Amino acid sequence: MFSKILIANRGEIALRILRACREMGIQTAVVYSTADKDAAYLQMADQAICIGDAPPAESYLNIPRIISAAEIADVQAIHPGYGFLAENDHFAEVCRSCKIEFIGPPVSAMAAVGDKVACKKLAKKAKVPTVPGSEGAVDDERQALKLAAQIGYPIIIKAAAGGGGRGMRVAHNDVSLRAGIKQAQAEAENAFKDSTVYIEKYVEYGRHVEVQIIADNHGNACHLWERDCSMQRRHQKLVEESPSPVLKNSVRAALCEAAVRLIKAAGYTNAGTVEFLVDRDQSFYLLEVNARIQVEHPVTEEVTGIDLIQEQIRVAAGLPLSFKQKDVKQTGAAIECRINAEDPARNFAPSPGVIQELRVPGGPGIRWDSHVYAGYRIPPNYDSMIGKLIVHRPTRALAIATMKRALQEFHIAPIKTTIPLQLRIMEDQHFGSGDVDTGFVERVLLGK
Ligand code: MV4
Repeated sequence: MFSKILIANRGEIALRILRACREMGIQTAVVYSTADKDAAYLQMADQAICIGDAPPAESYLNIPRIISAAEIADVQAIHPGYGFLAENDHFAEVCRSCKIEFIGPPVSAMAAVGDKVACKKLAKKAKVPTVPGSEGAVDDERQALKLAAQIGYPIIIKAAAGGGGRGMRVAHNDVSLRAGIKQAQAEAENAFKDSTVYIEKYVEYGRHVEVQIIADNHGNACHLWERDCSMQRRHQKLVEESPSPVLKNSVRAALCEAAVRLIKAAGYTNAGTVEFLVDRDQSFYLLEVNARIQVEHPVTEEVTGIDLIQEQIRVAAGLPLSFKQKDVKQTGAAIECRINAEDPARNFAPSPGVIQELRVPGGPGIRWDSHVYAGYRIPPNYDSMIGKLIVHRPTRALAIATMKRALQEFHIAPIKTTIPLQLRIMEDQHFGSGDVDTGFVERVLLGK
């Protein structure tokens, strides 16, 4: 096992990784930018190294500085967390060529799933359902229009290098398809330096259901069941839960088995998430694979009792997973609310500044994963998530009641948060019965 790990991230996930390391008896070094110099978790690490100024390019995205910090701290491995460099296969390669283990998948697997067109081809080979559309990239208009005539509108245009909803366009007719392809190509070139786009049938009123997977280097590839993340606004998840409230057990099993087939075909090891779109008749289609630990991993930890960060570290150290597929049970219901420092009354404008007052909920079934405290200054430079409130109860109805109570107990001032919207979700009849889709929050709760 490693004796020391570098944590190449910030905020709640840096603290989450630090806690996992401490329990495993592993020393930690954490990097930070000048904007994060007063964060209390820096005091909890064995070593904290300033790597630069607030802009991510000068610190959390700066590969030479992170590698230098790892050399100074003399670590054997780097945990990238999520965001920043977590899905950067070049960074993974640099780490390993410096004889520092990157706690994540092999470079080849990251590349195979990171390109959406390549991933879709792999899915077809592994008999994982995909949405009907172009077999690969679309480059000429005539080919796109011909295909659209075959599969019918609406059509969605996606960037091969995209993900998480970036660079997508929906077209309802030939005119908007033509324009959409041009716009999407330009946007993709600009954002990812890769203008490759592809098209698919647009599945309306779908749910976002994703499968947590993890595999070791000893032939064990497991799923840890699914999470339902349909409650989102502009591709930012607000609420995640496990199990999905709507899936039939036969569909749940088929979905999870499909996810494992795909990651086996990709030669994938360590933790990852396979995202699916589930339509009204519970047909499911692969969306994309996220080659990292995700924000919402705690809901899976709660229903399975497995510490995903510790398992990631075991796998990276060459050890087998501490469990077998047959041991992974999905018990009770877990719900997570991402608490963002944003003002719902002002179109979710960021609400940075000093947290003057803070009272966090507690009691049975509650977990609060956060790096913040009274007196903490939320820097304006990074994403606005200040913590994750997770509940785990024997049934979904009880979990909703506990989450509602916890959100009511939560007090924070003068920072504005997403809590009022999340309370509305917990009280919503459609959410209660599971009758929602990925457009629900914006269409129904925000009246867009
Ligand atoms: C889709 C889709 C409908 N049809 N693909 C959004 C994020 C990226 N992972 C893929 N996304 C979508 N792909 C087809 N063929 C609808 C979405 C989508 C969505 C998916 C998951 C969660 C929220 C979403 C919000 C809008 C659109």
